[in-house]
Amino acid sequence: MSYLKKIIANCLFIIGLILLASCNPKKEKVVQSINQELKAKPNILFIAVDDLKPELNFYGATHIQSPNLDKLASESLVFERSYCNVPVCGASRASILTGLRPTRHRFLNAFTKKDEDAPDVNSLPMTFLKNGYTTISNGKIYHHGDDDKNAWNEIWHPETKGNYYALKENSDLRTDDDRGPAFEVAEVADSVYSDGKIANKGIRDLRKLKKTGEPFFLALGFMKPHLPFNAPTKYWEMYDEKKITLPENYIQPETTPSRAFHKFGELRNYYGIPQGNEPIDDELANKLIHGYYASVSYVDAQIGKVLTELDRLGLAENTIVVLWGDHGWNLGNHKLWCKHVTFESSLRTPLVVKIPNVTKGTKNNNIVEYIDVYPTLCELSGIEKPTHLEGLSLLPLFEGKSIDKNYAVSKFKDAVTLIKGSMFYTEWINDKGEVSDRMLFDHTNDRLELNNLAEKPEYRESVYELSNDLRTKWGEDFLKRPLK
Ligand SMILES: [Ca+2]
Repeated sequence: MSYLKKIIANCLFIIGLILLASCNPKKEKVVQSINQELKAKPNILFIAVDDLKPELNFYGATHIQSPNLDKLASESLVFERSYCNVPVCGASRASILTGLRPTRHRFLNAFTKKDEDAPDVNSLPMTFLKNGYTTISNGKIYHHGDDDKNAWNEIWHPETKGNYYALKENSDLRTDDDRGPAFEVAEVADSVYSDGKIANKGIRDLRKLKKTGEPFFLALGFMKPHLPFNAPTKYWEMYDEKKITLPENYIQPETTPSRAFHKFGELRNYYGIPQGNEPIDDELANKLIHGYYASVSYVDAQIGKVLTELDRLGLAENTIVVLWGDHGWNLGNHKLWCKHVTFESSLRTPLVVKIPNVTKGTKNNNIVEYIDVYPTLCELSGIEKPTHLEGLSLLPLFEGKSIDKNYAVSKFKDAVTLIKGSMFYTEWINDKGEVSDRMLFDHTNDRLELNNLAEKPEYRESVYELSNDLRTKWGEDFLKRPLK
């Protein structure tokens, strides 16, 4: 080859490299490098924990005993600022499993059904099923046991017949009006309660799936720490009730719109809880917090059993583990109990994702939303993302890179919240999008959300900007009525 030809060939080679690099976005490189660590079609272990708030040891709550979740977190990417899109069971689950935002008319409450609100959409399990995965739903994944049933090879529930109590004296207290006591301390084996049964079913499934060698999407929906706080005695004994204190923000300031609060009707459904507007006295409040903590430690132990089996079977090496709670919970925060509000205590959720040989306990501070989970799992598994998804894949965050989004939009009834930087902005709207009340907290100096800035003149411009921003981010269907 002549000297000139060599120069031309080299130039063409370099131009080719430049073109290749410009056509190959950063995201593709991330996908490739993470996927090199996984075999084709990695398994997914999808763990939902009902009403689990991020008051956990690995999130800095050192008074909580959650050794199994702590271990999982140490092997995962831990999302410090993860938010649900709807703070109520049924709607939150339908949203995360479809990758769709809630709107004024979609994903409204605990009884939401995917089949009714998004019947034509391929859910996360359906997409994995269509891509050759075995999909199994155990326990509470959707709120309704038969929702989206075609997405699963198998749907299994522990037999409870609606009775979640181990002790006869407590189950006898259940009536048409009362759900029974809000908590139970019982000297029983873990497997007497539903979550012990769900863990055992998960273990049986893993053994079966190991033998078939088929890729799997195994979903385990644990039911604690949802009310009633029923747990074996040994988990109650992990905490000294005398040392439990009410949260620092056990207060409802007058500057906060009154409609931001509720009367925690969900808790009042239980036997022995004061009715109407009656307050919860401190003794009962401490007992409830104790029960929640015991339930967290109980479910932690059950999840640990499944993860130990995943390791023992040698499946952990090619299994992505995702753990999420469906929303936060008010343990006396804002003098509230349960969820159903748009304070951070109700919206912030635990989210950890373990990618074997990749994640090692790093904490990430990017604001993420639950609708981001679906596209992330697709990309991690090399599955094409359906076009309906409204979230963004978090994949670059697993390599310490950034993504083009750093906010969350959550919604409950008329309240819509934009979480952006340190600002938590909520407005209450009607069907036309007209605003009636506003709430703004700046977490830079008000983590407890006690100082509503929305009506202060000096924040007028911030409120105007946040309100406009919220409207560009809440999704194009937000105000649209469904055609039916
Ligand atoms: Ca829930």
